[in-house]
Amino acid sequence: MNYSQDYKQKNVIVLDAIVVGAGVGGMYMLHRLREQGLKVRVFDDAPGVGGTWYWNRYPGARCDVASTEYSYSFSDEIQQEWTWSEEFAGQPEILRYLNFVADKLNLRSDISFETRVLSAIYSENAKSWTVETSGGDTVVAKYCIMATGNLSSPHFPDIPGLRNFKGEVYHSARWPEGQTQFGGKRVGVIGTGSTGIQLIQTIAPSVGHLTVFQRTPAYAIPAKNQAMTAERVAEVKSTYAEIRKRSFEHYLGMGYMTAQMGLRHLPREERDRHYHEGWKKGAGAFMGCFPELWFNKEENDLAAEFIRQRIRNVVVDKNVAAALTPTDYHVGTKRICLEMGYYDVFNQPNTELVDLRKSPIERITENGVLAGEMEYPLDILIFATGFDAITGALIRIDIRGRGGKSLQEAWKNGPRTYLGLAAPDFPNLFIMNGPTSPSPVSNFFPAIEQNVDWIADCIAFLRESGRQTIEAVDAAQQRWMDHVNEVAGQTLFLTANSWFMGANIPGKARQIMVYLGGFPSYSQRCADVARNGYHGFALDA
Ligand code: NA7
Repeated sequence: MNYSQDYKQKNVIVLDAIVVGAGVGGMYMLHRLREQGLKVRVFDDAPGVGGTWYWNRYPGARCDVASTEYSYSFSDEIQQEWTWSEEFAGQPEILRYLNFVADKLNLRSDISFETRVLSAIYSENAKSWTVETSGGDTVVAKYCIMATGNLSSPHFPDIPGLRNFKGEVYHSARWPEGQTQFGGKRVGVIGTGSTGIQLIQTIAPSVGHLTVFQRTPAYAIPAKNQAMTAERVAEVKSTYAEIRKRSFEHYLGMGYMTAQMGLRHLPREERDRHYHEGWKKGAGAFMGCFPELWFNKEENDLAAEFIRQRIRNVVVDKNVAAALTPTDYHVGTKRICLEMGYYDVFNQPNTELVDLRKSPIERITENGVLAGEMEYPLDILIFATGFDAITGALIRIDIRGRGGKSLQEAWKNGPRTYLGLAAPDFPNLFIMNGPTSPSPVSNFFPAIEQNVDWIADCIAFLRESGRQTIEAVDAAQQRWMDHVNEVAGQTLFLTANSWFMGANIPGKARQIMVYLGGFPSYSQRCADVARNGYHGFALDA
């Protein structure tokens, strides 16, 4: 049917593809689809590109993956023209980089900013998706790609009394532009994940008094961030081909990590030496022993105890050190945090740690936070409380597939997908790095590029072969979910209250939402599926 003719009369915009989200994934998706000659529009709530990196502009925001690999590999021109200034780039530099890429590829002309996608409804007759936006647009397209991000829907816990607080309130993932004045002020931070740690270590020197409200202590290891020297930049630029190859072949997509598998077969002294040397060199070297630690409790216990001892070595007050020391979950089963002076902050006289396990927050008052019958007076209260991760941004959109079936309803007992990319009853809906992809435990850039390339190639195949739709088949989804669960069952992940498990959001179904079998084996599986005529998908002529 010629639906574009029909829609013209109703003032509807007709395209080939809609992309939701102008972050790292949406930007590259737009580029790939435009290269194929498709009419594409990207929608994003933010005023600029960057997704999570647009919004997460809190003081000290920094990537926990090395810049030379946390970047696009698809264009040699881009990687040669761009120069990273630090091994682990800060948010302003990453956002500048993403804007540089947007300029270079002239992406903005096909992006509608400050425009939220409210709904995406599938028409079985037209075999197309209709999207309604906050800007009042109705857009119809054959393909709808959700590049909504894994860490893009902020979690703002429902603590009674927040409205009464007379001071300033911030959430790390919705930080306003410009400088926040902390000088001499009493600042409270709720949350001690990666974000809380970065924020705390950054603002501690300038605040008057800092109160850290901690529910679960983190395992934080030294980032050992460094400036990139001219020699290092030259070395990186001349070896990018190898760097990228290594990262695509690495279990976590992070080729810079020193491989140190098989630790458990080494004598105890050698394992200790590995941990000591890794600690001195920083994240890349220390974390080389993952994922072995995920799968082996004995090795995990050893690494965890090593980190605990380092915390005790730094933090002078024994009670504070004990409160900061994680004891009830395995290292790496919540995403490991990188620190740059975090534990030293607790030796500063102006810093106070409130252990919420002993003194839970009762409510927020006009003046501050009431926890364990003590009121902590504050001028500024910061929520570093994370995200409704992986599914949050998708579920906020009213997505309805075949027969009006809602994605929200389909996932009410936990998300189910085929390869993290698609779900039955939602034809031509592609979910980028969706639930059960390996992305959240991996380097997002290669994971995103792999997904974008797979989706772009799939759309090219559909068009070339005259297929109207592609749709995941129930049985294939079930097999994939069984595999995801089987692999997770061999690890220690299921025991932790992590965002990988949906456990950080009250009421969210508890389920592993990430594939732990490694990025290369996942990529291989996706490639095999495509090579075998999109095995596990139904193709409609
Ligand atoms: P995380 O890792 O989810 O950390 C959120 C922190 O906030 C964590 O310490 C939580 O404690 C704490 N939290 C959440 N809700 C509450 C309430 N209601 N009361 C007290 N404390 C609370 O998010 P981040 O933003 O730090 O990092 C997300 C990812 O970004 C990270 O994994 C990296 O990949 C980059 P909990 O542990 O749940 O007890």
